[in-house]
Amino acid sequence: MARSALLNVMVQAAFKAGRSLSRDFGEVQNLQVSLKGPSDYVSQADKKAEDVIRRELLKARPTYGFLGEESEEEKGTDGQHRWIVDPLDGTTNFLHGIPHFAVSIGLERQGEMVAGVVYNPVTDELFTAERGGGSFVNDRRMRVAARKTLTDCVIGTGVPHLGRGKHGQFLIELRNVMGEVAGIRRSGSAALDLAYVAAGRFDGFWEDGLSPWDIAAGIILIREAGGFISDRSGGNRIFETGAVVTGNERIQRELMQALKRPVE
Ligand code: 2AM
Ligand code: CA
Ligand code: CA
Ligand code: CA
Repeated sequence: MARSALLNVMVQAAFKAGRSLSRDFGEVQNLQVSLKGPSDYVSQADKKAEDVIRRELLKARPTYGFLGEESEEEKGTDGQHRWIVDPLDGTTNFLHGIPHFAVSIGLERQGEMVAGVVYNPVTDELFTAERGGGSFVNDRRMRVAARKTLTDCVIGTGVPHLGRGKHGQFLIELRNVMGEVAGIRRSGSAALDLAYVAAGRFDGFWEDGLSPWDIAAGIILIREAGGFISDRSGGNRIFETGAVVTGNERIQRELMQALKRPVE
């Protein structure tokens, strides 16, 4: 597996942020935590990790734009390229001592995702992809799962957060999907959920109310692993709508249909 110089920069930034997160995870009870909104926590760990990543990425490519969850967007002078970064995806898990969280770094060129890295510092699993080069977990090539029918599938999702999203609508969708699949999982890290779809661990995934930094890296991981990822209606307006549905070609289509089914 040959990584481009740019993907290497992203990987090194993710490792460095991962080390910072691991240190803070070991002393999570001492971290300063504040609320951005209802159920929307942010800690020093999130901010420190984002600073590390921004510094590393902009050192390598000073003209690129930078969109990170914890800071004001920097437009950059380049106009074509933008880093899209979630320094800690799964903050709620992190703050509760649950070892399931990740760093997510995506690179967009002219509105298209061209490279992505998702790194879980606890398991030391590194998910990487770049356009045309395939998707990898550590050094192993990833492919989405090949299951052909929803009945055999394990599907991930995210539950709308307090004060956000339509909880009633979600319950209807959950009931629809529950009736058609082998199992449902809810992990608390959308970035890892998408990496798991790319790795063929989850057969599919859907969630609403997401932000570009939750999904940017995951989009390219899934596409390079042969998967399909779209907005609710099968289109490409993922960042605009904050909604994703994904799986292999067939499962993604079946999942979209199941989500739309009216309740009897
Ligand atoms: P975060 O941990 O980076 O905030 C889990 O379903 C996803 O929702 C994660 O990507 C998580 O990202 C995000 N999330 C957690 N709390 C949220 C909130 N209050 N509002 C919006 N998104 C949230
Ligand atoms: Ca957050
Ligand atoms: Ca996130
Ligand atoms: Ca985050």
